[in-house]
Amino acid sequence: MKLYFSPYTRAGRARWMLEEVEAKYELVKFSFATGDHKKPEYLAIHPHGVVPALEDGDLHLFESSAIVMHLADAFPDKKLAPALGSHARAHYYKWMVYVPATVDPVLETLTMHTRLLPEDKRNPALAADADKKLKTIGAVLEASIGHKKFIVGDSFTGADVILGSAAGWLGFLGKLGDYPNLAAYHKAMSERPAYKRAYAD
Ligand SMILES: N[C@@H](CCC(=O)N[C@@H](CS)C(=O)NCC(=O)O)C(=O)O
Repeated sequence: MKLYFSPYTRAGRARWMLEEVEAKYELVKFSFATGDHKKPEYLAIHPHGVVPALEDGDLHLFESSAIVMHLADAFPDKKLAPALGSHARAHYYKWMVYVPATVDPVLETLTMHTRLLPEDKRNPALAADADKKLKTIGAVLEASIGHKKFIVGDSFTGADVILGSAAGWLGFLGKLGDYPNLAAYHKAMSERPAYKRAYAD
């Protein structure tokens, strides 16, 4: 397998899952400053020129949640997806979609407009709106994880990769202190050997 990757991005989710399933993979690392991720060679793999993208034989796949779900299915012995048709499986789908569809855009807006963009390009109104939306999202996540070890069922699944990485992003934004349950969950996730390998460099 080949993972198109850049550090401190959502490609970390795919790499963490590759480590969880103990897949053999090659890492193709982009440094965004070079612009290589917008060149035709990579646009043929990911039409938006963003990471992650995964090559698994003749399968080319993008979207971090899709990659995590595919890897869970490709390594069934690792039991990283709940049984098909179970309520746990339905909740697993929910988190796989809720994070990229509802959480990530808010975290992305906050990241861009409080940290990454040059100060004269930041829009305080957009940041304030994202901060407001984050209050609801944070409350949902905090109540959903509660004192549980895993977000779905009683064992680790791909949904923990997706939620755990979103919790890490909240930490990067300095927001995890507002959510003690989520902070404890993220700390436990970050102690997993696969997480440590994925985020080592
Ligand atoms: N929904 C996509 C988001 C992918 C995405 O936007 N990746 C960002 C990094 S987190 C990226 O590659 N940005 C580079 C760019 O926009 O040029 C996923 O979850 O895979």
